[in-house]
Amino acid sequence: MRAATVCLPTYNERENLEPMLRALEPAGVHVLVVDDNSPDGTGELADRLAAELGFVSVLHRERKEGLGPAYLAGFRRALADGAELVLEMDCDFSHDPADVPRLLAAVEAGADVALGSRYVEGGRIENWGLVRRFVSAGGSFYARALLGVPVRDLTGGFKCIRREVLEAIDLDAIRSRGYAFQIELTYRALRKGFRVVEVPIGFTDRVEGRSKMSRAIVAEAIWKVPLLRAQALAGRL
Ligand SMILES: Nc1nc2c(ncn2[C@@H]2O[C@H](COP(=O)(O)OP(=O)(O)OP(=O)(O)O)[C@@H](O)[C@H]2O)c(=O)[nH]1
Ligand SMILES: [Mg+2]
Repeated sequence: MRAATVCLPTYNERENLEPMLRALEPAGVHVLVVDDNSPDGTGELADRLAAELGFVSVLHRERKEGLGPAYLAGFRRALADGAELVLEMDCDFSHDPADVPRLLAAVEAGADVALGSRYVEGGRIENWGLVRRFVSAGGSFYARALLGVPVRDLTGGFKCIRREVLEAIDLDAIRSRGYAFQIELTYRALRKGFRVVEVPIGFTDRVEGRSKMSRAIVAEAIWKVPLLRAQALAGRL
């Protein structure tokens, strides 16, 4: 297997971090925790765990700016350290660490980007209320319809990306912070002609800690999608 780094963004994930790192150990990946100076001490805990667990390193950022900037910083570090495959994953157990090998396998089998997908045959969402289901499914439908791409789960954040994809995309041009970041990254990969494959996953609502989802994150995704389409039509993506 080629060197793979999981970028794991954290903001107040003290309860989840250690169980998540231990659950990722059998996957044989490197894990880069990207902590935005969490007030609950997640960053210090990450340092302690990194000292104990050889496969873990930590990138500390000064302040919370949303998922997008945290991932971009993580990608740059992972690429500089020589990762061939870079993964995105939430640290709240919504994404099952046991699914990591399935994403790696999809890339080994020829995908440039493997997306953990809730909305293909075999994908599931557990214990989400109607409102969350509607926002998520509606968001993916909206983005798919406006962008005209065949991907069913555009807002998901469980991905495995080949380094060539991240090298080909203009990372400096990405300004999205929330769900829009996930949509934008996948769309830019598709525009560059890369092969995006959806891998069915089960998605579970978090048990520990609090969601960072906000109205601003949903609003950003709503206005960003037509902007992305316009940029693509103007030949700028
Ligand atoms: N470094 C960093 N991590 C973040 C930030 N916002 C969210 N995260 C992390 O990103 C992952 C996903 O965030 P969640 O709060 O679960 O948000 P979500 O998955 O979009 O929303 P829910 O489905 O409601 O949980 C978690 O590991 C968070 O700790 C941020 O601004 N900076
Ligand atoms: Mg979550």
